[in-house]
Amino acid sequence: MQENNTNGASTLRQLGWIPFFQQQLSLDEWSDCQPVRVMAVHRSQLDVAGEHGEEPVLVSGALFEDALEKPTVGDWLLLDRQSRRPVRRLERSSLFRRMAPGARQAQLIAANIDNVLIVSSCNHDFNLSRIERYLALVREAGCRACLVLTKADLSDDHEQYIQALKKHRDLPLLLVNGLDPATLQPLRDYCRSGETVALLGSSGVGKSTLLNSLAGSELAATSGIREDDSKGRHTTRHRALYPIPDGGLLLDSPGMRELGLADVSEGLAAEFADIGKLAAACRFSDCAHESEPGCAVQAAIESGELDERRLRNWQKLEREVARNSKTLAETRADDRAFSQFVRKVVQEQARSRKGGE
Ligand SMILES: Nc1nc2c(ncn2[C@@H]2O[C@H](COP(=O)(O)OP(=O)(O)OP(=O)(O)O)[C@@H](O)[C@H]2O)c(=O)[nH]1
Ligand SMILES: [Mg+2]
Ligand SMILES: [Zn+2]
Repeated sequence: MQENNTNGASTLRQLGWIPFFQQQLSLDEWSDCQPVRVMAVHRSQLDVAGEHGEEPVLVSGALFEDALEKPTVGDWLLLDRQSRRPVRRLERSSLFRRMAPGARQAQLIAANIDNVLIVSSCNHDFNLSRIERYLALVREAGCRACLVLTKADLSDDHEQYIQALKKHRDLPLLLVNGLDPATLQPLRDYCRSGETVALLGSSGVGKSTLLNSLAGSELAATSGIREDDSKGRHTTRHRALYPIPDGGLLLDSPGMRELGLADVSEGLAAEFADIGKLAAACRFSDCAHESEPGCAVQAAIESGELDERRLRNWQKLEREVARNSKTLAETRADDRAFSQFVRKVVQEQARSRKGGE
């Protein structure tokens, strides 16, 4: 049974409110403020949901100066009961971010996600290196993950996709027809009331289709994929959280063209723990796993235990994470230096004004 209030609002628990957030509030905040969840982010406005239903909220730049401090989809905010303005953002239990395409900064994707469904389809667009990239992000955030293969109804050869995912036996794998709710029953375990679930995957894999089938209504638009290469048409344009009846909240997002990994070295090491373990057995501690004698990684490739593609992808992602971590550290240092400079100028102006009085 859905515990909705009469006006369609949800209880805080249904919206994902847990003691982790509750214990961040002071007694004064409990009496003066209301917690709300960010359901969607627009240019200067947020759509938030709380015990009293959904409402738009205006955000001023001054409250959240740093780009990474700004509220993102899934964040919890405290609203002043009278003014309906945000007072502050609560600490996050998890955070997804990526390198902003073409920029030297990270970009927020979503916060406070519990579970992630990594969605791929059984067709030409299936890409294992892309799945490994998503998994580095998910493992860094510490979320529970499930691999979902859609369009099982359109493929005669599921085995090749299942085989391709054999290195990920630690993760549940579900083969579904996104258009048939009966095949989605096992997915409901990830979308229980109070859970927040992100659908991640490229355009056209059927993320919005899964959302609609799980919700039992057309909450998001979907459209057909290109015939020639099975790629999607970037139908979903905005990230948003959708409450599903008798369940939790689902995050539908646009299929990302680029998911640049930011400083996720721990997530990357966790995803490629098998290679890390092999590398520890190489004769040389600085082995590049190319043609060095006593290379346990190359030996694993020769014996068929390790796929060369997986090694190449790991090396590529390691370089990417090292490069982006350095860029982010430099950007942080530049920002700090700039803030110090601004503070100094303001202090000097104040001093000279005083002197002139
Ligand atoms: N036969 C079949 N078609 C599916 C399945 N899942 C999705 N589709 C179709 O695939 C197309 C793309 O689905 P969408 O749900 O729009 O894909 P998306 O991942 O949301 O794509 P973007 O919003 O562009 O990121 C639609 O025509 C769906 O009807 C499935 O399991 N079986
Ligand atoms: Mg979509
Ligand atoms: Zn080696």
